[in-house]
Amino acid sequence: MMHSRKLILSLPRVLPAQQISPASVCFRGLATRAEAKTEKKDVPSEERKPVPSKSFVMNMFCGETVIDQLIPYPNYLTEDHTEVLHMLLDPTEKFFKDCNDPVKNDDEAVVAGDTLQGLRDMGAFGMQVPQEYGGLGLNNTQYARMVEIVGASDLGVGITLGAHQSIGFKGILIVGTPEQKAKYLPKVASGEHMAAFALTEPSSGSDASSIRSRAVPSEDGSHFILNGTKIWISNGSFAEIFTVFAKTPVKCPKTGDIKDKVTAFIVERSFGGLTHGAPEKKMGIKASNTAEVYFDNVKIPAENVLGGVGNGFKVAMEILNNGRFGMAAALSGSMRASILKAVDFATNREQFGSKIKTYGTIQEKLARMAMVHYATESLAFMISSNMDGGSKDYHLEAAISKVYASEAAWTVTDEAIQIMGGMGFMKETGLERVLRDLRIFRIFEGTNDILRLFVALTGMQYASTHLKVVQKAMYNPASNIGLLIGEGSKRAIRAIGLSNARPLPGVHSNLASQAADISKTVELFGSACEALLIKHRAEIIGQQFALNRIANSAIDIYTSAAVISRASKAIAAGSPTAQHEENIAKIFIDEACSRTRHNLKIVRSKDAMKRFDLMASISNDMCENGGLVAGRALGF
Ligand code: MYA
Repeated sequence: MMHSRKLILSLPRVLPAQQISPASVCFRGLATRAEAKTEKKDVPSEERKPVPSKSFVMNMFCGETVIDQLIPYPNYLTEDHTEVLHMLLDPTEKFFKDCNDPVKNDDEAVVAGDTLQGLRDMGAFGMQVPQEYGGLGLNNTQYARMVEIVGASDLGVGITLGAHQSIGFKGILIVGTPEQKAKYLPKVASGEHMAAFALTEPSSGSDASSIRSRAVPSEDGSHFILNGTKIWISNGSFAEIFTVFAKTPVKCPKTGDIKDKVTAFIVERSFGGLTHGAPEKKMGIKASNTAEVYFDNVKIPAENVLGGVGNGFKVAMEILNNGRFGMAAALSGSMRASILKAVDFATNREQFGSKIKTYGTIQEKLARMAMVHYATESLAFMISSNMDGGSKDYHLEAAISKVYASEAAWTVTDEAIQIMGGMGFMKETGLERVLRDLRIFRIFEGTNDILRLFVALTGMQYASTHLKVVQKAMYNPASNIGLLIGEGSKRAIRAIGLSNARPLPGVHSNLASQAADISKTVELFGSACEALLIKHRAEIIGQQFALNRIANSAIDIYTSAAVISRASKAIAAGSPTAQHEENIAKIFIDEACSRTRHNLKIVRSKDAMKRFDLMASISNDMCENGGLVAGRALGF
């Protein structure tokens, strides 16, 4: 993979013994970028203190359970918010049921004009745009609930809407100047102008900062001239407003050196010089438009820089972070719709003299579908609520929700097809389209592979700063006695095989054993991360076999935590579905914690590491051989 080359090559191979540099234990590492970082912040990386985070996931990497954003299950909806939502839900559901035809959209590879107009009339193009700019002014949770409906009905329409507002003009919404907001938001909110997000290029996919599109400032600084090519741009054929990322020369204020940095721009098609290719032919989400977009000496006014010259990479990441929970919400809707079909079939289909719902095989499938759906929905709304509550510490959680939801939705739809057998395979059932549509969700908006590494390395970086603080305290023990005693006793207790972990507070007593299990697993996870950091130091960045297990553990623990929080709330409130939710939580958490223990054993196991080396060797042989290496089984 492109990134692995960069990740491995980009780090110093050797650090002085026991030095765990926070700046190097992370994704980046090209010497130039490390320098830029130090210049920017004017503080040597090793002197930087860990910035405290309220993120449950981030703190998990230090073996700590921080529950501020976890328990009780967050909800910032006021009565007004709920009332607005009630006004919107029924008409939106009715619209998608009666007025949109997903089969026709898919067959014709375009969203029908009637659907687009209906969506405009409903205000669906500006769901989160403040009302003063003509939008519906929904908060993240209201938006999540609305996109669930879209996801349940037609993912092709979902991408058209999502590429427009989840990423297309989101930058204007979150970092735009008042002038940019006033100029652009009204037209995109009404759907008069469609928006698109233009980051990916032929030679820059996962490695987003390697883009080659370039925008050069004019002598008088009044505008930039943009040249470059973007590929796979959703809404690329018809968008009028583009958020475009390009390299621009930036002068370092300290050294005066000029370096290329990414800058984000708002580009109008009407500026001239912007053209697009033919719509791409795709496996799924066919109704959505995907095209190449070309910029040929496009003249962009300087006031269309978005988020500041040289800040474009951060702007891109913030936009993507900010929209990811929406994908989890939409896919929760898709899963709900697939499950409905599977349950209906299982309840009515008779084979071998009984309804198939009575067979253990089908029961296990349905139960698992319900469990992963419950987990996905719990993640989506936990993150949207925390964002509504003002959290800024949600980017690892959002990445996990995207990874988890895209894999869960695939599994659920695949199993729904399996339950329905031949019927599930038929086009008329509608599940093959959903399965085709779902495939891309594991690839775009950050592949799941890249997001796993992002979660693992960002968490490890946070843990390394924590470790670094402990190391520094060693140099001046007298003034750090509290810290050292705390850390020392934790390690001493762990060293004799005991646990410091206290069960997650605030969990209903019916789930006490699961609460204890999650806490213990967090502790194990923290010490596994610490051991990896001490063993590999900066080289951790190249340990992708281990990092993937760390990421999977983080995903299992965080989903378990979201599930226990939601189920606890249901039990405490005496919800009519409390027993059902408790059952889901018990199985889900028991299995997730057991998977995590297994994964953490693997990252510490020498035998497993040897197997990873063998896998690397098999893969290298294949690549050198241009395919499979072994001959045919019977030699011909
Ligand atoms: S759009 C294309 C999507 N493309 C990607 O997602 C690209 C994936 N690549 C990356 O994300 C980055 O390149 C990675 C970093 C992660 C690999 N949040 O040196 P670095 C900071 C905050 O590690 P790199 C599409 O698919 C980092 O801390 N900050 O970076 C549309 C550091 O900061 P500092 C972050 O090694 C599809 C600095 O950046 C993040 O180059 C259509 C440099 O970091 C982050 N995430 O690689 C979808 N990452 O220097 C339609 C890094 O201060 C929508 N940093 O320490 C559908 C919606 C659903 C439906 C809705 C219905 C309505």
